[in-house]
Amino acid sequence: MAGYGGVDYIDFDSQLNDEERLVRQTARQFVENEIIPIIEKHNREGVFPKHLVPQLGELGFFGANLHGYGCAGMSNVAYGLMTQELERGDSGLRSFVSVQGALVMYPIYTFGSDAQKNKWLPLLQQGKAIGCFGLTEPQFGSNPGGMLTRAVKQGNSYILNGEKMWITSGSIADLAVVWAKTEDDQIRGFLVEKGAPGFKTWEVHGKWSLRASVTSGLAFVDCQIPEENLLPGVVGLKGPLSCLNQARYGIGWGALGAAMACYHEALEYAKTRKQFANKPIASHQLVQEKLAWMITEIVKGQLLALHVGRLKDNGRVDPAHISMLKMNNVAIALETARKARDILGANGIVDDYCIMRHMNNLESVYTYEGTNDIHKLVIGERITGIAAFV
Ligand code: TGC
Ligand code: FAD
Repeated sequence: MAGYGGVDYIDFDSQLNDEERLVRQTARQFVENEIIPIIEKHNREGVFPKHLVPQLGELGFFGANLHGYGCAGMSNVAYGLMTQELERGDSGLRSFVSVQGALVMYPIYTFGSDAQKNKWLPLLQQGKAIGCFGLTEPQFGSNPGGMLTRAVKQGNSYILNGEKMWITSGSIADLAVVWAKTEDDQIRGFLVEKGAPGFKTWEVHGKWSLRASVTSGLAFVDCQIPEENLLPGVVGLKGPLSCLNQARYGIGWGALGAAMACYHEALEYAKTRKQFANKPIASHQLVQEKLAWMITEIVKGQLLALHVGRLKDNGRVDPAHISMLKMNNVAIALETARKARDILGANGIVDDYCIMRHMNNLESVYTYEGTNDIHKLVIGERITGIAAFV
């Protein structure tokens, strides 16, 4: 199998500056050296490669598009190229980085007090602390506004009761950003530290997707946290949703990385696998049609990601743009993985090849951070002015 040198059909690279290419190269090298050699074993055993967390911190990948507190302060396009390369390795790795930066550091950075920022951002940036984001509940996924988790003020503390489900990194986290309703029925963010009284976590087992990522439940039973752990800077559902904008943006690029991995593997395989008259299967029109579909969709996805990234860098991005990016790029990545699996025939189902792992991972990516259909509804609301969620 030929080595991986990226996927670039239309001289996409000519649209990138030196910083962006350098970040991408650094992430690509990290994935080649540290992820590709171990990921199938971790996936098979269902173990997150936690030993890589300090290195990810040293490389500046956590909160990479934030400024100060040791953060790399890279552009959103460079950040996107980084998530693309990480997800070429594995969606679980990119998930970890997305949660740490976009869903834990970003809310502290944007809505936190100075004390919260000074305490947590440097630790999270270096990977010395791991974070998770608790929004989803067993009964409230697409509709987080219905959440049941409550936070009641008692003296100098808040008392939390409720449950969060499907939380990435939950049971290995030192800090959970938890969204709960206060007595006035408003959604607020709270920093819940590992070991807080009444706070328990457990790991979800039996996953066929994101096996190299930790997914957990969080339970709060009269969980007491100090009042200074309330995020002071935001009230309402727009708080968690604005964090999701950051994470969904990274996923829009990340999914392209998984698609590129599958396309690359299918292309190389098709050129060497011979059937009928000793001809490579790549010589058949039906196989070429699949490869042509994949590369076309990848290119369209790259252009969309780049444009949304430039809008974000210029402060002109709208959440509905990000919904289109997440919706489209995850869907084409999943379809690319399915077509690539087909091209590999029986070989496509074993973990000597990366395709089925990516395909299974992408099923989660299709659902989390707003399902594909929820993003269609966001776009539908944007163009018609009519919300069709209810
Ligand atoms: P709605 O009435 O539309 O909005 C409530 C308030 O929020 C504002 N808003 C946003 N603000 C910032 N960014 C956005 N994207 C926003 N969308 C809405 C809105 O303006 C309003 O503000 P205000 O000031 O008027 O109060 O809310 P709704 O209840 O009708 O819900 C809308 C909907 C369905 C789009 C939203 O609930 C949604 O996005 N649902 C999907 C839930 C979701 O994505 N969950 C993700 C959980 S985290 C996760 O999956 C992590 S996986 C991590 C990994 O491993 O990578
Ligand atoms: P549901 O909301 O029950 O949706 C089920 C189906 O109904 C979907 O097809 C959906 O599109 C459809 N549907 C729902 N409402 C409508 C509607 N109004 N109109 C049309 N169709 C509709 N959450 C966190 O908070 N933090 C995390 O770190 C996190 N990590 C995750 C990691 C993994 C591996 C997974 C799988 C999930 C994670 N999630 C996390 C949860 C994720 O965000 C939710 O799974 C997602 O928001 C969907 O919610 P749900 O699973 O309850 O599905």
